[in-house]
Amino acid sequence: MRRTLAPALVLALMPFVAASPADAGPSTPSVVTPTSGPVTFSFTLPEALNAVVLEIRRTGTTTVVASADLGDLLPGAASATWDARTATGMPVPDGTYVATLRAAGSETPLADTSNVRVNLVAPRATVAPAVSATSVFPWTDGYRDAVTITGPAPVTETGANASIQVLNAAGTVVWSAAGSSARWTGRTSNGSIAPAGTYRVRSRFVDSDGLVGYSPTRALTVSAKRLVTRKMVEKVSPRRYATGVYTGKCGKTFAPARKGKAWKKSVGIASRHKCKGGKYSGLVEAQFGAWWPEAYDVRSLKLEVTGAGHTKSKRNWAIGYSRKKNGTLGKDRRLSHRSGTRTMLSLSAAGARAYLTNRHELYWGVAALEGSRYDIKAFRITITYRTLVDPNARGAHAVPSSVQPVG
Ligand SMILES: [Ca+2]
Repeated sequence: MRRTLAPALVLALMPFVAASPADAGPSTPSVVTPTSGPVTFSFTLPEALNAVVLEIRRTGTTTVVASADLGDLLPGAASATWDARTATGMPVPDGTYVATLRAAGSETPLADTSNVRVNLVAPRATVAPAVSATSVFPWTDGYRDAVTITGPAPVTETGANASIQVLNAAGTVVWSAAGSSARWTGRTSNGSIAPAGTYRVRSRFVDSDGLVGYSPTRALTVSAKRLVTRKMVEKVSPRRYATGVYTGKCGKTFAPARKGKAWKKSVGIASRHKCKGGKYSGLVEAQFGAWWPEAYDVRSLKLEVTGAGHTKSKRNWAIGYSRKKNGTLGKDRRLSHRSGTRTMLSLSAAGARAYLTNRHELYWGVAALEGSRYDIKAFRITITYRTLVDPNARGAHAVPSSVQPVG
């Protein structure tokens, strides 16, 4: 039954089909962008047609987003333009569109044009790139020499080419790098260190049609400061830096030490031989303390004493020791009876960091045991440390403040 019915149905529909379909040429340009201008649909009519309409739909949908009455057309080439806007003048959403040529009163299309892609919206991101630090210190000294910038993904399309840009306060791009993330060493594109100040970073996106969009920007500071190593050498008076003295039953202190004029500001301690008494009765001990201004990073610390023991005594047990407020820092050191300078404490970078970070003070002492004597002329504290210095700032090369007595 179907075999016989099918031809009859085709014949019945024939009167509604246009006499001849039209030929559609290429749509140019094939992509409508903000700078491309409108698209031109071209077609060729085999015969004169009345009241021709051009209807534009998004590919795969039935809703007409725009249409144009082309009127009566003669045979031959004809064309119509579309500015990628709706009937009310609004830009259509990005996507692929097709125009259909139709004679008035006919439900059957004369021709579909080739697809035209509309790309009016540039790629962009709604969030600024993330930065690993809010400041970069470009001077190559190991201190925050670079910052990592991680850009967001574009929200409007995927596959857009991303790059990272750094802009100065005037909005000029001073550095850029391909890719969605980058490591910036605080230098401009020509390799020179960017002047200190506030910069902004952003992601830049370029889609396949060359449309350019950006992410919001994030502030990033470039600092001119450099990490420099400084050395502080301070002569410390034993009388001025004394914090206390312990004198056992057989001990004695002398201020100044019993060594003449050159030892005017010195302190002497002595303990008698063959002391009869309890524990510590043969001990005398002078205690000292100093603090120094907070420095960025102590690299080494040295404490020295200049003095002399009792040259006639073979029982010279004068010792120097050093400690923090709550714990021993170095070992007790036997002080020679010979006149001279001895090291009481010497800390390397690791040792100084371990013990002195956030504690910019030192306590120490000199003790004489039974039968010994020691005259302290002076102490010397040498600290090397690293600190951030702005070479352009006033007083950048000034000598740091000196150490001070504790209390
Ligand atoms: Ca640095």
